[in-house]
Amino acid sequence: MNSIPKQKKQISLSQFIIEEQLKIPGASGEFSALLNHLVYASKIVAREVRKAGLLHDILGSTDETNVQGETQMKLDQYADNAFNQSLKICGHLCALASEEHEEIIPIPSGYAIGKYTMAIDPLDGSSNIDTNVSIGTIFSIHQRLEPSSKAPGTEKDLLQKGSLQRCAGYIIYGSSTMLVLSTGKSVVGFTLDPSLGEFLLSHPDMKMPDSGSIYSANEGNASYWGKEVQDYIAHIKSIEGGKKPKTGRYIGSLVADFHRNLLKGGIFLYPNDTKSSKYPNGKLRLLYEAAPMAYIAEQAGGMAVTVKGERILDLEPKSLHERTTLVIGSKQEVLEFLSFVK
Ligand code: P6P
Repeated sequence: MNSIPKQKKQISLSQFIIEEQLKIPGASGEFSALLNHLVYASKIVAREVRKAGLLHDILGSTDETNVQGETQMKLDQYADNAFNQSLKICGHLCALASEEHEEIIPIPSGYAIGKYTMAIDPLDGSSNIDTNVSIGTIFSIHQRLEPSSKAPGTEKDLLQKGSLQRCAGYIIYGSSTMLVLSTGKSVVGFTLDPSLGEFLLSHPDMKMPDSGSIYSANEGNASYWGKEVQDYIAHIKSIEGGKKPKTGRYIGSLVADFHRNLLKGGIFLYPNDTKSSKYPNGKLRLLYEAAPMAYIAEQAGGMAVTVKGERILDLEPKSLHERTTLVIGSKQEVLEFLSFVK
């Protein structure tokens, strides 16, 4: 008789969080509860993103602009509101920072103050909403500087190095909705089963291939880039000596470009403009874009540096919305880039 195929154990994100907590002696459960509040809000956002094409009142831009001076897409506002409302009253944060808010979001009076901080980009790549391109949410969690304090959190609690993150991850609203996170041991991926309303473990131990043939950069900016970046890009596109050029793939949504490289290997670059004032320090935000993605990349065996060769996770943030350059991906590809940095 054929042996019955071993049933693959389907484990939900909620079960995973509880089981991980049980492995930590004396764990209070505060971190697990915080993650569950984040997951709950992400399901609400996923539902609206899926309907965006149908709800014309949620598509298109509002006449408001956000703190970045960018026209806010209505789904941006919806996502920011969903995460903001759920997280600021969950009782496990002392302060929250969002791409959509200039200042830190305080915990409303009357609500418990917790020992964690969170920085979040509620809907990254939102300029792609109208074209049905994958977009995402990026989050970064630190423990506050004084874990026992019950005072409201401050910017100092948020402005911590990426290497001190307790957890970082993203949700990608693509052909499926996936949540990818790391708490410093490995990188795990969960895929949303809409029929259950649960994220199910689909990628138990995500590793970034050591090298990859994909490079991802907005080459429309190439004339503004520094020489080291221009020389590197020319090198990876060269066919001299029968060399095979790399394949260019650029979606314009960090979560989507990163996620592809995490699975297939490759390198993503967002350099600064050296010949214009548009992005003299780079476009991507350190706190809630580069640092969480760098944390995931390193945990998956990859690397993440600035165009000057500094490790992203060692950068001390000076302000909530500070920008940085970012070169992130497979270890061998980033090391090759670094060989062009003087
Ligand atoms: P560009 C989206 O606006 C974003 O912040 C990232 O998700 C993405 O990697 C980058 O900007 C794209 O910028 O200038 O190439 O459109």
